Amino acid sequence: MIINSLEKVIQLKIVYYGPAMSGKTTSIKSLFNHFGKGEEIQSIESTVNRTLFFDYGTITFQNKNWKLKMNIYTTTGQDFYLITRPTVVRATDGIIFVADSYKEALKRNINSWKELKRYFNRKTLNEIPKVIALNKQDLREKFAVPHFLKEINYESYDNIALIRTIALNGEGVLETFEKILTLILSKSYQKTTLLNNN
Ligand SMILES: Nc1nc2c(ncn2[C@@H]2O[C@H](COP(=O)(O)OP(=O)(O)OP(=O)(O)O)[C@@H](O)[C@H]2O)c(=O)[nH]1
Ligand SMILES: [Mg+2]
Repeated sequence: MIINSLEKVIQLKIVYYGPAMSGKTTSIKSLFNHFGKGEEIQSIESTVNRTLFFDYGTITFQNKNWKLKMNIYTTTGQDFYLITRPTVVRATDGIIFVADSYKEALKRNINSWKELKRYFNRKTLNEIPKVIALNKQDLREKFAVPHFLKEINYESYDNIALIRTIALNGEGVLETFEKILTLILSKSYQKTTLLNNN
């Protein structure tokens, strides 16, 4: 988070992370369409619409005094481009972990979460706001959610939430975004209050 008190601008970074083909790009596109900014996402894609490096776009909210600028990225799920992922997640204020709810994708989700864990140490991943979007809820054959949560040790994390989404039709996508924002802003609010009280 970058706070420029002179220009009254707060900048945030939010990253969509998750296994290959889980719906990260579809989610960001759906989010930007909601704000009428569908054309503004910059994507670096292969010829078959797979993300090569990342997708990127910004959403800005302005109130009377302050401007909140959110820089939003997706990572690539393709292991061939694995090297790009730590760069994209660096200095992020919040993570939206897009899980592929398809039954057969369970292991890939778990591996992707484990990889994410390696990029942060245990403490920072615990502190950083995280929302798990259980995407592709429209599929009939889905993995058992409690099993997944147990595998990633969900209960052991703070600042975490779980939302079901269908990125294809936008269901839950805005809710997920609002949730990560709430987690990020309430966390920084707590920090400021702590600082002010000491
Ligand atoms: N059934 C279903 N399919 C979805 C949903 N969201 C995305 N998809 C499909 O899943 C495939 C992959 O979606 P992408 O958004 O490109 O996935 P990604 O996570 O960005 O993939 P990489 O960038 O390659 O890691 C596409 O065919 C999407 O149409 C969903 O909610 N339901
Ligand atoms: Mg993508």
